[in-house]
Amino acid sequence: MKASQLFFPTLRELPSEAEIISHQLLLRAGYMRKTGAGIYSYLPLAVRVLKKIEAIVREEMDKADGQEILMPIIQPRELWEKSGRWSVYGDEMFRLLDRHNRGFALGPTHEEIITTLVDADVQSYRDLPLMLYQIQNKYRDEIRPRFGLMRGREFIMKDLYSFDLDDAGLDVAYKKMYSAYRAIFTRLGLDFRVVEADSGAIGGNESHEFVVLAESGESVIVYCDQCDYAANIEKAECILPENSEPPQPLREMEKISTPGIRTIQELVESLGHPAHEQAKTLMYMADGELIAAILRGDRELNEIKLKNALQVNELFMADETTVREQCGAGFGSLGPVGLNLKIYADPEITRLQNFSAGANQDDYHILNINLGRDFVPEKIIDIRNAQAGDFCPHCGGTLQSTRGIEAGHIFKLGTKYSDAMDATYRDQNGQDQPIVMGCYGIGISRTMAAAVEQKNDNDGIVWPLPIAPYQLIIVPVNSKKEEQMQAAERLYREFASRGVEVILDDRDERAGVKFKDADLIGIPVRITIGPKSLQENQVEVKKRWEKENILLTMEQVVDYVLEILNRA
Ligand code: 9G3
Repeated sequence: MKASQLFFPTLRELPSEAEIISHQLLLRAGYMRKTGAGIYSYLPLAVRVLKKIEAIVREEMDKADGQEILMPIIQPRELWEKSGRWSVYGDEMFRLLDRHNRGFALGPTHEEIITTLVDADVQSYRDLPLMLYQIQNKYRDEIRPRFGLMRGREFIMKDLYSFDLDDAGLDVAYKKMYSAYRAIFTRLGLDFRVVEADSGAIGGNESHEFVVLAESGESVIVYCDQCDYAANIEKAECILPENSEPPQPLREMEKISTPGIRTIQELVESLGHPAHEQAKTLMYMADGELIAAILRGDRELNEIKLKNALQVNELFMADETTVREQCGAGFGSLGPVGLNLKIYADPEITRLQNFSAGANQDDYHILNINLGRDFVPEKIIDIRNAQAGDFCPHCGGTLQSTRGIEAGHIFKLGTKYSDAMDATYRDQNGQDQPIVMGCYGIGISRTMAAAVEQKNDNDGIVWPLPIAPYQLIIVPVNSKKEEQMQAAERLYREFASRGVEVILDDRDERAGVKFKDADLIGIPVRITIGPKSLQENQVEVKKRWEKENILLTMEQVVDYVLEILNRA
């Protein structure tokens, strides 16, 4: 491709609305443009990257016995009513009506459609197992679309669904997908971790996330420094270590005036009480009932763990008016003593002695609170996020923490959807049995953004070779010089004939501009042809991920570059 013909409108200015690197770079480097909130048009360079990611995903899905299909984006409301999920996903679902006033959704995912599809044509145990997948646009009306492709309202997903006779079959399918996903992210050239994840919301019992490591990522994960345990912090089980604290004498509770003090940190500063000797009290509406969750002042509550432990359908933070009505104080002055509500306490609370918390009266706190004597929890449950420094639940090692982007997620669904949609097969004894399902997703467009998020430097994108839009760019320093252009064209044809995806920067631009653009769009290898190339038969080769360039003769350069591109 000649750069003069290629549509890659680069921007000199930093796009102001872009909060993270991948969003900035994909706009600046001319990969995409915003069409609406959370909705993007992909330009030629992006389409090439997306196709490469898709090709790797397809190959691995096919190798793992997946068969590609294509289901409709427009999904009849009745199917979602049958699964009971039409009313579960409120405003997040894009809904529409046809001319007859019949309801539809723009597909946010395809469990309902595929379960119906498979049910209609799978009759006997002989028809299973089956793995079907597609690569397609998905639609979710995010409250706050942001971070470019990370949280768009339209995105490209690979979704595969497995159908098996029983749990043993599902196990086999799950392991196949687990291995295929490892192979995919390895082939993409990305640094990633596989972590145990929560599957609660979609109703299964085993789940793993494939997290592309990046500082800006929304997923926080912990991993053990001694064994291969890794989990996201919502899932990671928190282990209470051996009790090494000597028992203190229980002191009398003391109510003290704390005007204006509303946060753990303010109490630390005014009383000198460290956060880990205070309790944090948070109020939730759990299926309509106000409850209190308490945990150590230096910990974060994990709503997923709380929801799973309470076994409720709906859980959200109570509003301050409700809290004040029932507890007598606003946020910031709450505590477990004298509360007329069910209290769920984190196990660490059982270790606190003479701790402090709000008095359920504005501007007052209580010192020297002790569990058992001063309040009795309904239940002690693990409700905090794991964090670095915690003990590994598998081996007792120490957990480390890092951030990343969830690019893939696999779930064992069991019979949740087949029960709801009545998808059965006839077993060897002529009995109807529910089909056992799994579902497995990779965010294709999100993976492109995650790659940029992980692989970039001050000059722009640094694509891993397997997904770069072009592998090589040839830059004649001065396109007006006949000899330089001729030499460049000769190399260009040579590489193209060897199957290399190559750009020739034939634009009438200063060399500096061409170099900046080549770096910005992230082409892995650059060959520069200048006056020296012709006088001394020397061309310059530079790898995008290295600082130094090397000089080679015209004769050497072809083999050398083919070698770098793994095409020798
Ligand atoms: C919806 C809406 C949003 C959703 C869902 C449904 C997330 C929904 C979970 C999944 C699970 C798997 C297939 C591939 C692998 C992941 N957000 N989920 O079901 F109606 Cl509006 O999508 N789906």
